[in-house]
Amino acid sequence: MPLAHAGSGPARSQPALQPRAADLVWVPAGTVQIGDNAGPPEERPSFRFTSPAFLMDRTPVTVQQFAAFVRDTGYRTDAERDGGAGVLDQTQGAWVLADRATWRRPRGPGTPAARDSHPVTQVSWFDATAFCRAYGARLPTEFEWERAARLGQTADGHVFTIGDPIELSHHYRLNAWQGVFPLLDTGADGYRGTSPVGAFGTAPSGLTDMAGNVWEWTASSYVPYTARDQTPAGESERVSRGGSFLCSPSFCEGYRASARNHTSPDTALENIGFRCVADAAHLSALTGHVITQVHKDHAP
Ligand SMILES: [Ca+2]
Repeated sequence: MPLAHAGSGPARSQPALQPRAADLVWVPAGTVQIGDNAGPPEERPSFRFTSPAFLMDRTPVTVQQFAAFVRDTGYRTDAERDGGAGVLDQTQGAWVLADRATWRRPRGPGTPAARDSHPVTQVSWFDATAFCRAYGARLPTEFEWERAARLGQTADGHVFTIGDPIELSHHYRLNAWQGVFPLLDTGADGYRGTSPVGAFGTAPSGLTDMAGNVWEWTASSYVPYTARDQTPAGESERVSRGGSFLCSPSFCEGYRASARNHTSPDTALENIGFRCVADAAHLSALTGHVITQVHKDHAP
């Protein structure tokens, strides 16, 4: 049964989408802290947020999943239309536009192809939104993302706050940056770029990669928490969460559960991907997905 439905954008007048091979985790309803009063200004002040239950992709959307979407719909990403995307120039520590860098080859021609089991990158917020919608899903709000992260970000259920070590007993807990940023990433955690989804284990919630590897787009427009009751401007930046392989603990602790990154929605970067969520009430629209219900009684 095709998952596409009327008005689902890129699937319209395209071949029917095949059901997506994705594994969804039940994130139970709960009330959690959002933000961190000890964090940088954009994370203050903290407040309480009550989330209804929802379903979340176990992993970031992979290159393989994105390739299936492109194959079924003919979708072209913003980077493909624009002729390039952002990569970090490690000699300057600056973001530069890499000609013809796309999700297929995130650093451009002549560099390694993206691997099937890794998170897709070089996708804009618009691309991520189109993907989720095509399968009857959506991007999480940043508060939903943080609620899920606070169920544990690592295999041992740890939730990162300021100053937490990313290495314990010579074992790295996530894919981040080691060495002198931005000149040398030693790859001591095993990876100098993205890592296969799940390579650092599964959190007690059932989710993987909720810290490091790639930032993940959320549905949310960026507004300071001091103004969160205000409507953001139309072309406002969108928030991504989770940190990435470029986060050096000495400069960036973006893997903390409360950390917020924000960029324009048409931006595609080598360290931003996404995952989708679905409202629990919309399960019937998600035929073909594997649903995993874990920690349904988890108390935050
Ligand atoms: Ca790494």
